[in-house]
Amino acid sequence: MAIESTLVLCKPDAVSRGLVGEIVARIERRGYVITAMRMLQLDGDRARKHYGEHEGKPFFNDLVNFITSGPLVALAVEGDGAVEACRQMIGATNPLQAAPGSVRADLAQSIGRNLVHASDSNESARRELPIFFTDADYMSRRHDLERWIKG
Ligand code: 3AN
Repeated sequence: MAIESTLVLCKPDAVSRGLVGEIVARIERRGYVITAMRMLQLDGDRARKHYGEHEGKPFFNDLVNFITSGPLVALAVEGDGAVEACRQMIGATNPLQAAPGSVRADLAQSIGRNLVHASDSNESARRELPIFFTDADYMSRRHDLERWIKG
């Protein structure tokens, strides 16, 4: 595996339900490092850009309305195989099909209110991270990462 960076969003339902700390804690406990983090409310343009691949689908408008409905917390997460690990930690899109122990299985019930987003590939991460962060937002955590990799 290679060191990767990925985008994780604690969506507005995670913020309003007070579950941001729980989600961040799971990522940190697994040994992945947070290299950028900010709370913001997305406007429609940025939301449509982020979810561009879903444009035209029946749930697209609901998705954009929901993701813009309140503040979210965006995280850049770095580590060995971070893309796959974060997908594993959040679980399948439908919480009822998500693996036990994942965020969605443990904490969510509905596909439209599934608490978290994580980039589904390195290509998606490279497209999505700049929607939320500029280069200046990233803090180097190379030291923490090396310590974690060495064990
Ligand atoms: P994931 O977030 O697991 O990568 P995507 O990228 O397929 O899932 O979908 C993005 C978001 O769109 C989901 N997190 C979910 O909130 C919403 N969504 C996906 N499929 C549906 C659906 N069939 N009905 C309602 N909302 C959906």
